[in-house]
Amino acid sequence: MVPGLPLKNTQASTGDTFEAAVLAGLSRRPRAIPAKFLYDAQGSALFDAICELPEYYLTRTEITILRDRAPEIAALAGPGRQLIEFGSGSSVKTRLLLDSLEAVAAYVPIDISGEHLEATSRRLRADYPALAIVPVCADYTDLPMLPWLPGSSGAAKLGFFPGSTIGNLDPDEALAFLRNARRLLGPGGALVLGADLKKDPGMLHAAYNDSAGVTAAFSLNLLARMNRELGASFDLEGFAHEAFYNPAAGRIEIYIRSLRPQSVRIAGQRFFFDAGERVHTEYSYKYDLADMDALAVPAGFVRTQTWTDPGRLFSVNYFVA
Ligand code: AVI
Repeated sequence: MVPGLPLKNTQASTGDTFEAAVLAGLSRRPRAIPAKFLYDAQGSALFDAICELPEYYLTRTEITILRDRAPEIAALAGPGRQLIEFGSGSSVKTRLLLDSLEAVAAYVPIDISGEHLEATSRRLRADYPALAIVPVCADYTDLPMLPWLPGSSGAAKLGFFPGSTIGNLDPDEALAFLRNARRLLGPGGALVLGADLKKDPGMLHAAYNDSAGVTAAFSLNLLARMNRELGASFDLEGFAHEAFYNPAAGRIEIYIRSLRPQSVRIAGQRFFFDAGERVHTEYSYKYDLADMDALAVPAGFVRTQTWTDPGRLFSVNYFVA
């Protein structure tokens, strides 16, 4: 990773550790734990498996759009950009941009999972030996915490926020993220953003309730992570994954539901769960183009181009600062 930079996860500097978030989130009503904690090494691997599922159309649809449109994106961006990816994961989609963009000044992947980031950076270095790769282990929603983000090269910046990850932020957080991204990308900056479109609720329901149970394993890994890292006593058989589309709010809502009355010990404290009691873990908002403009414009971005698939399932959008 970048020598000389404070690569510690910024959660630590804000006191927002996993333990603090779990204890606070289970003490309040309704109970909720921030979605970012789903992505430890196991969670990130399970999310990669979700992306391969037949029901989870998002990833393959976005990849097809990016593969078809990368030359157009590169033409809009022009040569010599510094590419900054927010929540880079395994950087699969990034390769599509890297293969089309001309003379990339540097690639700066930002991700909360240090292990995932290091493994991905190693693979990218092997495949793109001439590319400067500057991984940053941080929470991309904490962009104001990143004044040290390597950016002094003078190259114009191109932000990349694929995967409909914007949907996992609530609208206030999404607006704050876009405002911070706009500031970080600076004058002449641009942003390529992938977002899941509103569609048939049945198709959305299937995408978050897959028949192989991988999404359920991804949700319940949060409890397994508490057992591993906080010495918690969750019986994973006593809880279930629950996901449904809320059409009024335009979002998938995801919870972990207690299947019986039970008590669990976590970091020296005891928590009681009623039968049917839920812990909220994720929202996944779906954006039509008007919803997206309603967020982007107040953040200082103008959407200049949108590409979708023939079924209008997913959108890839180009914003200029
Ligand atoms: C990462 N994010 C865009 C996924 C989504 O579709 O909201 C997270 C996810 N959670 C369950 N399945 C996928």
